Amino acid sequence: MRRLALLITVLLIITLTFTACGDMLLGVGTEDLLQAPQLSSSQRDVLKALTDYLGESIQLKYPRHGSFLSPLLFWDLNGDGVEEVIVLYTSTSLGKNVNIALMENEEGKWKFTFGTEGINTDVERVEFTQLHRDGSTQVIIGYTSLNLSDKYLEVYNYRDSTLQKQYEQAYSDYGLADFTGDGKNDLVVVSLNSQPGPVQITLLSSNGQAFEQPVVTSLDNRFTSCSQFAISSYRNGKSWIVLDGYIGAFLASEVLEYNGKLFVKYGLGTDVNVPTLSLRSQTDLTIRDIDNNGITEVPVVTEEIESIIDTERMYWVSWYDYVINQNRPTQSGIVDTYYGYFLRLPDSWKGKVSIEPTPDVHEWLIRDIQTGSVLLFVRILAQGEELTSNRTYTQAATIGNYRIFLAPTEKTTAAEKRTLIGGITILI
Ligand SMILES: [Ca+2]
Ligand SMILES: [Ca+2]
Repeated sequence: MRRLALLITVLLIITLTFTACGDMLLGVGTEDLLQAPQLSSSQRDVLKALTDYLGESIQLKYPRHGSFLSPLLFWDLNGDGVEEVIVLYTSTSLGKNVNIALMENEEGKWKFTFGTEGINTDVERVEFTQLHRDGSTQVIIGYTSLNLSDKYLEVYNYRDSTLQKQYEQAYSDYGLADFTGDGKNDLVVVSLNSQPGPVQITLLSSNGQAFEQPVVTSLDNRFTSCSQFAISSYRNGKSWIVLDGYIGAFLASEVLEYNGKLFVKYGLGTDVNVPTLSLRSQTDLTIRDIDNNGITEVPVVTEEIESIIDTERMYWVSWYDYVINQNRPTQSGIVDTYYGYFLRLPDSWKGKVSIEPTPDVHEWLIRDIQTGSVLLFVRILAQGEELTSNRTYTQAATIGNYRIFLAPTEKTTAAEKRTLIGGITILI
């Protein structure tokens, strides 16, 4: 009966959170929502041990983002091969803030060994990592409010069946990578956007057992906020930061490299200024790993395609990772901001093709400027709209209610056809 009550509680919480905040959909994912009520037997055992210890029922708190989306976090914190569990929850007697309970398994029985109160009502994200070289494990819990407006992280160190707070900071985003090259992760924190003054990037690294004094880097003071943040790591172990932020109403990117002491802007001392080069009005055009190789690219809008009748709709765009390929974009092509997609064009077409409308309002084409030959027709239709054409169109992408069809002509090579058909990235 108690188990049933627990299951119903879990279900109710999921339903409540689900309806209270649409964002939860992104955080939990359909699979978790479907699976959550069917707790595994070890999850049920942990929950029963916790509620028995507390003497009251609890409401589980699901992390809203990140790779750990369960309120029961199984992890071997002390490295003995047996998982411990951190439970994120609230209860009537404990008030509104999230509480964390550390549960350890002793001879097959779950035991409450440590509990503490978090500093807000919800959990934004949880990470497990090793920041020190002594083999200890750290848990980073980012607390937030229901609407995700305030974010504050705490780094807990597991020791002797407790979680000790080692560091805390307000953040808009954070990430982990080994910048200093000692084989352990460093923590990089982006300051809260509401903080006065320039956007700041804090690097927290360890001397082995304890944290060094955090190293703070201020962004170009034109940035008023950070809206996207990514860490790229190359196979030689080098990591760098790529971010988007607002400069007035425009979006711009920045690339920061670690120089052995602190983060410096990519291109410092040269005429390459990434925020200036990437300044753009197209706010759907954010940094992204355009070719899915784990390294984030910055979009650079070259110019508007003025031959298309709708103004401020289509642009020539090149995506650069800067650090690996300094002068050569990873991909180049066309962004259609009306429908929200990027169409990669073969590299050999760069600067040699023009875009033209056709008499059909749903269609446009690409022409080789030198020979005058048409290379590609692009047609966009709503779902259910019939494709009536004597050209051989292939459906290359679906964006919401629209489908994008491409018809490369006989003037394109087989390799160019493959690039085109597989070259659409949905941006929205
Ligand atoms: Ca363990
Ligand atoms: Ca990439």
